[in-house]
Amino acid sequence: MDSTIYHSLFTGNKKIFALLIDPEKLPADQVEKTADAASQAGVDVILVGGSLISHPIDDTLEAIKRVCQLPVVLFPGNLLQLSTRADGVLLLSLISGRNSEYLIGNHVLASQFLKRSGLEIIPTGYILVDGHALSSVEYMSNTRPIPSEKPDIVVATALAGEQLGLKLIYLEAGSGASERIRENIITRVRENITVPLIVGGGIRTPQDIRLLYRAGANGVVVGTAVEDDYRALFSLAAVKKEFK
Ligand code: 1GP
Repeated sequence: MDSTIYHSLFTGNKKIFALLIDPEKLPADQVEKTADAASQAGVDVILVGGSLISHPIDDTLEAIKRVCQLPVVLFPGNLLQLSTRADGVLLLSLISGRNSEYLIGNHVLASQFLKRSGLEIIPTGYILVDGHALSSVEYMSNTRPIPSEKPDIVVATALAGEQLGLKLIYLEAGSGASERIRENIITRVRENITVPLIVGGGIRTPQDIRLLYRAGANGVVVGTAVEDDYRALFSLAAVKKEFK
């Protein structure tokens, strides 16, 4: 039987909820409380990463592991955010952009480390869609997001990602986006690809999540809404129960 994180998350067409912990934004003393709440709230996976992190990611990973058994998957903004203390890694290729370092360059640098790491590698097509604010991803990667009024380009990009063999598509509006990914984009992408689809950036309320699941997202990624108050996790992660 396949016991990978990927398999456990995406088999059976269920909806999943991913909590993003950005070590730069969540104070160290809140990490354990948040991870503990994540276990109790029914979170499926914890992602760890961010666009710019100035202190060791290992401290955050250890704090999470002290209090919860959930799979912990790296969401690396750069090579400094790789660690063997996680369980897996979203190997992000920023396929909406045309910056070769984020498409393949960093992957070449990381490949031998990843081979030896024991981390489960989840090859992910990362697609930045305009969230109507300059996002950290856009600035740090020096790539342009796809305009949200151009769903055809988003669809074609996701499809190309799947055709290249990527196992997951992640539609990103940018952390703290003023506009999350629109439902019509989710529906169009979902109709055109067969691999799982997750969505993040600017998701704040249970109703946001409900609409995204309904539109066809397999999973949502939430960070900022939980940084303000980890107790929000309980109502946000509960929405997936409506889709069983
Ligand atoms: C960012 O998609 C994630 O990469 C989460 O975004 O912080 O807006 O929830 P938020």
